[in-house]
Amino acid sequence: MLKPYLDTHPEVAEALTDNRPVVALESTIIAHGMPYPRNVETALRVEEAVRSQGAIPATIAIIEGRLTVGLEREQIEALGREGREAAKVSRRDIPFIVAAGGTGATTVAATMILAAMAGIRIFATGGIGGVHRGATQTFDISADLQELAQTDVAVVCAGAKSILDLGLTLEYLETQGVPVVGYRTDSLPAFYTRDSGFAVDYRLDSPETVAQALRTKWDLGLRGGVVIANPISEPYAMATEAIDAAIEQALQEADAQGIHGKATTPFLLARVAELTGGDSLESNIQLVLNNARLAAQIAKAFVQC
Ligand code: PSU
Ligand code: MN
Repeated sequence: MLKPYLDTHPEVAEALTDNRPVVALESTIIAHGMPYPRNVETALRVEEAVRSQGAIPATIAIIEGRLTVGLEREQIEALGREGREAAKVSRRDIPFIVAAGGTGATTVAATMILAAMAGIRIFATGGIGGVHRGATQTFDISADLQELAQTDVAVVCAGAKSILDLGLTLEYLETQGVPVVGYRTDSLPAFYTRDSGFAVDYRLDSPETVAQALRTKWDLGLRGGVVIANPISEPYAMATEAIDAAIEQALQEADAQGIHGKATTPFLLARVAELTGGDSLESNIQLVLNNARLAAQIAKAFVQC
C-alpha cells in the first residue's frame, strides 16, 4: 500500500492518467547542488523548459512526511532557501524522514523511487552520483548507481562530474546491467565538458529512438534504469584545465577536512562552484535546462510508442 504515503500533484496525476508526457525532476540539486537564490530560479526555469516542449514537470521531494510528486512554487522556494541545511534523502533515508513527518530533498536515487511509485518513467537532472575517486579505499559509491540497477526510470543527465572516477562508474554500471546511452555523441560527457574520453555503450540520435529503446527494455521485463547522457551545448562548455584544477583542490580539501559519507558530494559541488566562480554555475544551469528539454521530448515520444 504505497498510496497512503504518496501525494501526486493533480496536474501530474491527470497527465499520467491521460497518458500524456511527464518529466520527473529532483530536489537535492536545488537544496544541495546550487546556491540560493540561483537554485530556486533554476528549478523554476527547468520546470518551464519541460513545459515549453509540451510535457508536465514533476519536481519531487518529501514534504512534511509526504512523498510529494509535483511541488508547488512555495515548496521549491522553501527547499532552496534551506539549502544544505535541508535533509538529503537517498533510498535508505526515505522511511525515516516519512515516519518522522520530516521534509527533505531527494537525490537521484530517491527521486527515481518516488517517480516510479507515481508512474513516471523519464527524469531529468544535471549529473548523477557515481564511484568516487579513491573508492578502492573509501568504498564511496553513490546509491544512485544501485538504484539505476533496479528502478525503471530513465535519467537524462550531462554525464557525471569528474569529482568522480568516471572509468570506475562505467564499470559499476556495466556490472549492474545499466545501459549508458550517448545522445548524439559517442563519448560520455563529463558534465562541464562534452567529452570525458570514455565511450558510451550506445549512441542514439533522436528522442524517438531513445523512447523506442526504453520501451523495448521494459517490455522485455528487463528491470532497471538507463542513463541518457546529453552533452552540454558547445557555447556553455568549460575549459578542461580550469575545471580540473578546481576539482583537484576541492578533493584535497575534502580529504584534509575528513569529509565523508553523504556530506562528500555537496561539499565538493559547493567548493568547485566557489573555486571556478560564476562560470561553472552558469554552465551547470544551462546543462540542466538542456537536459530538461531533451527529457520532455523523450517523454513525448515515449507515450506514443
Ligand atoms: N552531481 C551533481 N549535482 C548534484 C548531485 C550530483 O553534479 O546535485 C546530487 C544528486 O542529487 C545526486 C547526489 O543524486 O548528489 C549524489 O549524492 P551521493 O554522491 O552522496 O550519492
Ligand atoms: Mn557517497
